[in-house]
Amino acid sequence: MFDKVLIANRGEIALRIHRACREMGIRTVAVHSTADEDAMHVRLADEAVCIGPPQARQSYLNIPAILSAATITGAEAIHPGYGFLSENADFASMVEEHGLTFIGPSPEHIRMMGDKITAKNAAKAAGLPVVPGSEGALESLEDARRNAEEIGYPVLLKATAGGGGKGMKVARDASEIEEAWRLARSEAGSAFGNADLYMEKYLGKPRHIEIQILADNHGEVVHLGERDCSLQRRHQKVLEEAPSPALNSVMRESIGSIATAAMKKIGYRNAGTIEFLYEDGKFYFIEMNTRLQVEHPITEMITGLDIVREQVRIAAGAPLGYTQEDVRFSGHAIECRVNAEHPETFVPSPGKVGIYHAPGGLGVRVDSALYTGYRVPPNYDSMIAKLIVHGTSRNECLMRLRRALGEFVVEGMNTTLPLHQRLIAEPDFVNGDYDIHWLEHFVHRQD
Ligand code: MV4
Repeated sequence: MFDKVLIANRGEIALRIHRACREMGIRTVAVHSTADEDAMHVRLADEAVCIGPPQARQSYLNIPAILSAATITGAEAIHPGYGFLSENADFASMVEEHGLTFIGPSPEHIRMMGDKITAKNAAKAAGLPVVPGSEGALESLEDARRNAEEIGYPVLLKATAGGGGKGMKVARDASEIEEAWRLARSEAGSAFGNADLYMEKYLGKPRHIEIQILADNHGEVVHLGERDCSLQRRHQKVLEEAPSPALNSVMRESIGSIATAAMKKIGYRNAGTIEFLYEDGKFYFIEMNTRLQVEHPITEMITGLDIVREQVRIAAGAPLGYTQEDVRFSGHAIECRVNAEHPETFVPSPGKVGIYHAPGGLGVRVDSALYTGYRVPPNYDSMIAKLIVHGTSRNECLMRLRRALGEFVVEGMNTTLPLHQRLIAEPDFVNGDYDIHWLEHFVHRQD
């Protein structure tokens, strides 16, 4: 096992990784920007190294500074968390070239899944169901037209280098294809420096369901069930739940074993998440995330597994030590992402934390790096806390979530806590009756 791990991240996830390491007897090195000198992860880590000014490009994305920090502190491994360098294949390979261990998948798997066409081809070859669409990248507008006729409208143009919904345009019929092609290409070009597009049949009312995978270096792969992440606004998840209200145990085991077999086939290692769209009882692979995800705690709550601990053990070469039959699912979990934003306009609201009181009690978990007097810097993502609640049933989980939200106090800034209060009172949500578009309609409704 490692003696010392460097955490190449900030905020709640840096703290989350520190906690797993501390419990494993591993010393931690925090890295931080000048804006994060007073951050919780810096205070708790065994050592801390300042790696640059506030702008992420010069600190949390500064590869030479992070590698130097690892070298001078004698860290043996680097955990990248989510965002920042977590899905940068070049960073993962530089970590390995420096004789350190990257706590995550191989650079080759990160690269494979980073390109959405390569990812889809690999997924299809490994037996995952995919959305009907073009064979690879489209050559021209004429090629797009031909493909759309063959697939059947409505179709969706997607960026090969994409993610986050950028460079994505729907064409409802032949009259819309030229405009969609032009807009998607220019958006993809400016967002990713790569204007290449591919095409898929557009699914109108799907749910977003993702499967958590763990794979060790000895060929063992397990799935930890699914998370329903359909409640999003502008491609930002707002609330996630596990299990999905839309699946039964037969469907769960079916897609879970297909996902597990696919990961064995491609030789995937460490933690990963396979994203599907789910519509009319069918799953369609869309993307794979080769990192620890923000919403991993809901899976931890229903399986009792510590996913960060598993990532560290796998990276150190340890076998999982259990098989799929040993993974037991228990109860229901929901995560609410609390952002420092106005709950109706979503305008960011960084500032100094006044009174801070986190809810507690049975089945309540708060992952946050906040404390009274902390100044939330304006330079980074606005998520300040995750409230994660577990119950033996979905109904118990909802009752407990309502109770916990009522206890949560964050003064000094606007937060999205009132949005969550409103959301969990909504009959459609209570009934589990929602798709990927439901939340956008809900937030724009004035009642
Ligand atoms: C789709 C889709 C409908 N049909 N693909 C959005 C981001 C990217 N990860 C994939 N996305 C979508 N792909 C087909 N063939 C609809 C979306 C989509 C979406 C997906 C998941 C969660 C929220 C979403 C919101 C809008 C569109």
